[in-house]
Amino acid sequence: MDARQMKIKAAAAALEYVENGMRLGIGTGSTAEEFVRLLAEKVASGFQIVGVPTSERTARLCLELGVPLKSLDELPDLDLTIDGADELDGKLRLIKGGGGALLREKIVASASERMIVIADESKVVDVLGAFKLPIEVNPFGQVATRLAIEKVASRMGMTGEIVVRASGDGPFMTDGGHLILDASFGRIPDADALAAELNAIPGVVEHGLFIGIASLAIIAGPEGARTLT
Ligand code: ABF
Repeated sequence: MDARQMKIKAAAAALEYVENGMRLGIGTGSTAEEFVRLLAEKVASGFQIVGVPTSERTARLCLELGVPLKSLDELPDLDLTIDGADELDGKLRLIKGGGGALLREKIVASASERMIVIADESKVVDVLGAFKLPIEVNPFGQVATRLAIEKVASRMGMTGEIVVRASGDGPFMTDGGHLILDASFGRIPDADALAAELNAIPGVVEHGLFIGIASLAIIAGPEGARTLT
């Protein structure tokens, strides 16, 4: 089974949790896109859901495939969000934001009664941090914000480069008009404490640590799909 087939397997298993009439948060990334494709087939066969996309990219795919959408302001209480992740540990703590949509992803998932993560086995780790931690920052004062992040990290025993994510000739800009700093911490010994410290830095708009948000993960591997709770 190749990587795409595993993503499809996880997405198909997640679709089982979607009930007719649900208000659904719809994630971003290649795994979430497989979910959108399967969801579109169900919608075409008469299944009724309304989705709230977590990015402009996901919104475009949904519109192209006929998945009905509303904004989060129109549907502020969602039943379920299904989204991918860059990394997850055994306590369902996630790193997200590799696709640059972490702010909307966190807002949408937090407005949902339940979040299910879909991923393949390569994303499961013992300790978070091999994947660079994306931190969304306001462009104003970005250098001061980076210094504040470095101070926090060093206090917690973490070193590593923090770079502004690039796209083409310039910096990558999020859907919200912010920058992403990618922090190569290598290993995050206390993700809960780091999340709290980052939340306290004024220039940090949001960070990619999702803690206490997901309640189930569907992990696809060559042998099939398993769940983590
Ligand atoms: C989104 O897409 C992100 O939060 C995460 O960065 C990424 C995972 O993408 P993929 O499914 O392509 O690995 O869920």
